[in-house]
Formats: sequence, C-alpha cells, structure tokens
Amino acid sequence: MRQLNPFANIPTIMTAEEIIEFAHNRSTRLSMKSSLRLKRVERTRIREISRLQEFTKQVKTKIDDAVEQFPSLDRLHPFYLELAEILVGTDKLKQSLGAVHNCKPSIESITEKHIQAIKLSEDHRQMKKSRRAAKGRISSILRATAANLDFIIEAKKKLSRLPGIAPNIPSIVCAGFPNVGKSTLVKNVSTAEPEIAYYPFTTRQVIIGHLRVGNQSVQIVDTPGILDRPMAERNDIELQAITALKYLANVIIFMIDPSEACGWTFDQQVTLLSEVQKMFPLNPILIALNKIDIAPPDQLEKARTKFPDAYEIVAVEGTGLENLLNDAVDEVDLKPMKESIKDYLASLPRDKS
Ligand SMILES: Nc1nc2c(ncn2[C@@H]2O[C@H](COP(=O)(O)OP(=O)(O)OP(=O)(O)O)[C@@H](O)[C@H]2O)c(=O)[nH]1
Ligand SMILES: [Mg+2]
Repeated sequence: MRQLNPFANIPTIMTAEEIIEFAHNRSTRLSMKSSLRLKRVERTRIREISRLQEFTKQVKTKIDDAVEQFPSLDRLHPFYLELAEILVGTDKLKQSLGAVHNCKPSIESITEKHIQAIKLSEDHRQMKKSRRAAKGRISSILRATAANLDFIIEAKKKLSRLPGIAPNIPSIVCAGFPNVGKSTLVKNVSTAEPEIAYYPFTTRQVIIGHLRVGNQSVQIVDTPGILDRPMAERNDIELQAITALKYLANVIIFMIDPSEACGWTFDQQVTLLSEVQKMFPLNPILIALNKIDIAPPDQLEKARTKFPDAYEIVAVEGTGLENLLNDAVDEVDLKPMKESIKDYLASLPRDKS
C-alpha cells in the first residue's frame, strides 16, 4: 500500500564513512571461484577487477538510496513541499541531492580507468595497487560530499516524522492560540495521541487523528498554537499550523479560551480569529469556546455576546464535542475534494512492491 507520507518509505541513508566501510566490506568478502588452471597473475586480475566493480556497485547503490529514492520535490503535494521548505529548506535540499548525485560520473570514470590499468598490467602487485588507488579516490569523492549526505539524512529524519494525509477523507483542522485545548479535543475524539500540557507550545508539529462522524470517516488535524503577529514574525512551529490550514482544512475549528487560562486575553484571541478569517476567506470556520467549566461568568458572557453562534465545549470532559463535529462535517463540501484526490495520488511515490 502506498505510504501517505511520501517521506516515510525512504530506505536507510548512510553517511560517507558508512558507505565507504560498507562497500569495502562487501568487496573484500567477495569470494572468487576462478579456475585453478589459470595463472596466478590472471587470477589476481579477475579478483581485483571484481573487487573494484563490487566496491563501485555498492557505493552507487547507496548513493541511489539517498538520491533516487528521495521523493521528487517537484511532484510533492503542496502541503509536504511547504513543510519541507519550513523544516529543512528546499533549495539546500535540492542542492545537496544534486551534489551527491553528481558524484556518480566521476566514480564511474575512476573505476573504468583503473579497470583498464588492471587489464593492461602484467604485475599482480601493480593490479592490487590500482584497485586500492581507485577505492581511495572514490572514498575521497564521498568524503568531499559528506556534509551533503548528512544534510539529506537530517532532512529525511525530520520529514519522515510528518503525518500521512489521506486524500479522500475530509479534514477538520483545529487552530487557535497555544494552550487553548486543541490537543485535548483532538485526543478526546480521535485516534491521535498528542501530548497535552498546562503550558503553551506543547504541540510542535501537525498531528492527524482519525474518527468516524456518523457514516463519514474524518481526519482531525491538531496544529501548534499560533500567536496574533504578522506572518513574517512567525516561527517554524507556527508556520506548520498555517500550512495545515492552507492545504488540509476542509473546515476549521477555531478554539477560543474565554477563561484566559491559556495565558492570552480573549481580545487577543479575537484578533487572531479575524486574521485567520482574512487568510482563509473560503474555508468554513466554526468557533468553539472551550474551558467553559472554568470561565468566569462575566468572561463567558462577553464571549457569548461577541460570538452568539459559537459552540460551547469542555474538551477535557468531551462536553459539546459531538454536536460540534457533526456540524463540522456538514460544512464540508465534498465536490472539490473529490477532484483533488486524483492529483494527490499522482503525486505520491509509486508502489515498489
Ligand atoms: N478546565 C479545562 N481545562 C482544559 C480544557 N481543555 C483543555 N484544558 C487544559 O488546557 C491545557 C492545555 O491543553 P492542550 O490540549 O495541551 O492545549 P493546546 O491548545 O493543544 O496547546 P499547544 O499545543 O501548546 O498549542 C491542559 O492543561 C488541558 O488539560 C477544558 O475544557 N477545561
Ligand atoms: Mg497541543
């Protein structure tokens, strides 16, 4: 089955030193079964050529694991492309992938040149020397690109942790200030297990949970909290929340904490809501007043007056959530979603099995 996160299936990528050691071990372990009728010098020739070929073959395979098996950035779903930009930087990633890929022609030509030398030599010591020299030069090429390999390994680590998105299921994205109870809601209603804590910025990346609402499968997206500040000042963690809103949200649940236990005022939260409404004018937005169990009556009254249509919930207890989710699913317009599914599936890597 196709992985829903395009970065989840990249094979292990080795560092430069690991590749050198791995290829070296493979090439020296190669068992030769050349005929005993051959002269010693001929047996050496066959052995040295085979060892060098094996060394090069393994190096090239490991390079391909890093480069060819990395999902093509040009074909990524915009959600993943934008997260790749935020989390690792796509220019640097492309540059590193290109640099590692470009090692292959030199490696091939060094191999070719030294195989020729071994073929022409009549001295078995000279043959060994050629093989060693070739391996040494190939190792130097790998070492020169070690930083690029390290960068690709780090990028893979960060990107493979991203959630997989199912393209054919409506997504409800929970957003709001830090600490208002987004993760509490998502955890309460879905398969997701986000961390919940009394302090802000607990959630540091997008998390997706699944649930059924009536007959409909739904994914609910927990996002890191965002502050009411200009886009240019947002940090990488907040930007991931914006990316989820931008590319995943069929409907947005905007959570407000009128108790202000989250650490920000009601008015600040209202400002953020109008920012989000301005940023995403086409997305249905349901406003949920959370923590009404601890909101002082005057604060709650103020919130009710400002948002008479808002849902009132207590996420920790599950109060009001069913009604909220039912209405959220009713807001999803399935038509444009179906049209985008084909594009999304086409952007995923091909099934290798
Ligand atoms: N009293 C009360 N506390 C709640 C409610 N919902 C969440 N909390 C508490 O609020 C705190 C923050 O909850 P989280 O779910 O981690 O908040 P979050 O919005 O995901 O926070 P970040 O990940 O930091 O953005 C935790 O201590 C929760 O137990 C609620 O309905 N009532
Ligand atoms: Mg959270």
